[in-house]
Amino acid sequence: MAKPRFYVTTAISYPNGAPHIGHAYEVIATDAIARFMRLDGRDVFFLTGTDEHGLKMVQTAAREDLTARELADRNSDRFRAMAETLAISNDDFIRTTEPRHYKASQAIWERMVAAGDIYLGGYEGWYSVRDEAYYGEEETSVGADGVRVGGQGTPVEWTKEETFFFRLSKYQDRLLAFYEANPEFVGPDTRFNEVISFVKSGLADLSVSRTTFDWGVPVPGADGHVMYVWVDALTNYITAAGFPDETDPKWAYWPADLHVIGKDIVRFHAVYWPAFLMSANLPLPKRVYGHGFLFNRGEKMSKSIGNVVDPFVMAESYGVDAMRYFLLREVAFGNDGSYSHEAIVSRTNADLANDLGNLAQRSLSMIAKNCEGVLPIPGAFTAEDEAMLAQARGMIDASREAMGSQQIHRWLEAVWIVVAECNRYFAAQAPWALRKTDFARMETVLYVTAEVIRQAAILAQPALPIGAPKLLDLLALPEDARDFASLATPLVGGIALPPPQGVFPRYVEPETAA
Ligand code: ME8
Repeated sequence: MAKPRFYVTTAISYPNGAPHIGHAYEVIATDAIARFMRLDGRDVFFLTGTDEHGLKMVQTAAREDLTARELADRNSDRFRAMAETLAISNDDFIRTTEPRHYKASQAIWERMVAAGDIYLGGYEGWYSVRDEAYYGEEETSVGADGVRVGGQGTPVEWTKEETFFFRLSKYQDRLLAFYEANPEFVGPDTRFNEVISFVKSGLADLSVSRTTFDWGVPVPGADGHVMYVWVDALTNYITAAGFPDETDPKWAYWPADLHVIGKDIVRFHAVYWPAFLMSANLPLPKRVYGHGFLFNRGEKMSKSIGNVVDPFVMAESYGVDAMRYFLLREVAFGNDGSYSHEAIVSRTNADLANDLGNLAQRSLSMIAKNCEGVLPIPGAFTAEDEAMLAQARGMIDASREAMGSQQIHRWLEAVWIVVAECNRYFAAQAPWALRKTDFARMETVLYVTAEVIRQAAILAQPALPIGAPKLLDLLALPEDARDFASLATPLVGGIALPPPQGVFPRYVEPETAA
């Protein structure tokens, strides 16, 4: 039977600077979802990439004495390298400057034209270069410094241009009907409510071309016009699925199951994108999830404040697994979160080094020392053993339920509750004491512990793509027995295990390290 498909994307990042921790956060979270779905039997297509057009790129490039393309090339490579460093399992990496993307963007444009939804008009208003958006007079204000700023607090200038418009206003009712029929379209719910009120308040037509610069996808048949960067940016999701070639095998992945994006760009994904697709008569994505922002110790990160933490430095300092686990476990997905050195160290040492790593190390070392390195064949299970194993078996349902609604932290919580319980079980059963009094009982306890570790490690693979497979190696679990379908097949006693080794080291402060 063909596996059900699952198409998941991140936002595509602006390569006007190097990737920061917010970008790392989004791609790590999406990677955890993609890996989870793969292990759960889906045929996953996971896309990430860079959004390379727009005025912001032109201006940053000019400041750095580069062409926009040079800037894009340089930084897009950094985003790609970040994905490799963080063990991201993306199936494709799209750059919006690729020919395939020009083709797709021009094709969707032509379909919007054919639908009668694009018309030429003039536009003037308060334009923010940083937000690449026009603001209504009432959305702007003049600060004490005399500078007028738009809704997001960025400077605006009065700008006039000839521009094509997209008839967004025409889609207001259809969008509202679509939201009504698809109550899961946007998560979390609070963000969906904001979207609905925004659409209910009335939609103005959208200016979708620019003539003041040429760094963009040319509008077909209209010299001097390039597409508004968001038209081309959103289209990336269908470019990668082969659009406009609907005979491309990848087209079977469309519509996407999930767009993972930050809360600041929910409107673009939940209003503009479905309207463009409706106009082009293409299927709509199933869900858009707007995650929160990451702050450094509660402060918003910004280059000017100088507290942007380089994700490469972070991965190097803490290790990729620890960084991933921290971000996924500590921040309730959907909410804002903050991070600090202390919080990362405490999570790493408590959950990874102690609870999981130490438990594995202690139990597997006992097997190595006392059972000649052979996983014991268990005797009859006691009520405690049964209770422990039943809890472990319950992890998959809790995990699936959590991940089905992008409650990533809840999945890890469900797994670590069982890991903590297994530590209590291990301590209470005290196999080191049983070694002298009841050797067979010790063997059963070690078996049960190994079996719980097997299940926890299988389930933790999407968060810990480096350490979890190492743990499974220590249990001599074959590669083809590591998916979620294999959770139901317990370890078989009597197999030889490799010599145990530590998998999740404690974080030690560099200055106190030997
Ligand atoms: O918005 N914490 O690109 P981008 C968490 N090119 N997430 C953050 C964050 C933070 N501090 N800062 C940014 C764009 N993000 C567009 C997207 S999609 C068709 C086009 C998230 O580089 C942000 O919310 O500014 C977005 O989802 C992603 O990082 C890329 O942001």
